[in-house]
Amino acid sequence: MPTKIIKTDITADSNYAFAYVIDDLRVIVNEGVHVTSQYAAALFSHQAGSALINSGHIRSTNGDGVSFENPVNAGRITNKAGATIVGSVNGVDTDRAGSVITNSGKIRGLEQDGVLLQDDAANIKLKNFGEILGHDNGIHAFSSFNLINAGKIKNAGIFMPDAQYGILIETSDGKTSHITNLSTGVIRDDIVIWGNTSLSLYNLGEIDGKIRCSEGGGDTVIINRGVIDDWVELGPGDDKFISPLGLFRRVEGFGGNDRLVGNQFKNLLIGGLDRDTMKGGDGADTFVFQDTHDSIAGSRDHITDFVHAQHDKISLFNIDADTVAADDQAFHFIGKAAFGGTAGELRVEKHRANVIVSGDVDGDGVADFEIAVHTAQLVEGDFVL
Ligand SMILES: [Ca+2]
Ligand SMILES: [Ca+2]
Ligand SMILES: [Ca+2]
Ligand SMILES: [Ca+2]
Repeated sequence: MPTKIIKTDITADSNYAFAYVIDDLRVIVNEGVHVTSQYAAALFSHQAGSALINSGHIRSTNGDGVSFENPVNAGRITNKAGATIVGSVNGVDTDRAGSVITNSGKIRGLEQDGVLLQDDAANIKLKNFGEILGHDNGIHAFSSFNLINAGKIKNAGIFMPDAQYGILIETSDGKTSHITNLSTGVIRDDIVIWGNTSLSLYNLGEIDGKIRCSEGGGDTVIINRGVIDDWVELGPGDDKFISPLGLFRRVEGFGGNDRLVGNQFKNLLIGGLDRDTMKGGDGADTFVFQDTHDSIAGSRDHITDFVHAQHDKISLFNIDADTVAADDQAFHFIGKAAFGGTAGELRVEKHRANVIVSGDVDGDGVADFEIAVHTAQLVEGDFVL
């Protein structure tokens, strides 16, 4: 395969360091030297199977570090340990569907993103063992991708009015992006989804920020065995969040029939709208209901493992128990007694293996919400009223 091997420094002040199209050039190997140019320091042959193997230092002074263009043919970028790709705008910018980017060195985008995947860059495989650093986003994707991360993916971490995240997925392709964050993997700042797309995330490492899919339309699946050091907000889809090990601060399902599973630690689980199933595991868990519409007759949420002795709680604190009176009132627990037609009454009733919790917020004697709780009995102290 036609290969260009670079063995001496290249400085091209007003042009590209590599020819834009060399029809027979497929592979560029930078053997450890400095390549500096004003625009993208490496633009590729449009031939199928083109590749850049970088062991040196590629830097653009007025553009992207490596711009990997032409969506027709997949290619390969390998940035070896100790090597750097630095762009004054983005580190790596590609629209080559099906390409493979393997980074063991450093990729940096000084003004915008570490790695920018344009909207034709479907099914990109990204393997990161090094560091990807963007000013705005570590990775910014306009199409779905498959990421395995054992290194660091970060943004500049400076507060800006515009969106800045560890990973921003901003696509409407309806497909699923897959992220596997291995035990050495660190993603700093939020993972955010916008648009009609889904996320499948397996976390063994550290995510130092929120996971926010609340503006995305797809079904999210998150398995967490590592650390998520902030809130998890799932989207309008039917989502699954399972954390058999590891830490997370709280998880909120939003709309859709969600399944939320905690672990041996103290967990905060919020199903949101529609028919959700929540399991806290051991530890003092809190199941939060924010609105009477979160769990209604005929479409009740299920709490499958409420244990009084573990100090589990059902929090109704955010629901106004009396919509007749002004301001926000707390519920009045009436045990197994029937509703008496007074707004704010909260009652419990055993039904097979469950206790059905119901509340009347408008005083018409009819339940305005119902929750099914798998437990022998519930007492007033089990609620945050
Ligand atoms: Ca949901
Ligand atoms: Ca829900
Ligand atoms: Ca728990
Ligand atoms: Ca619900």
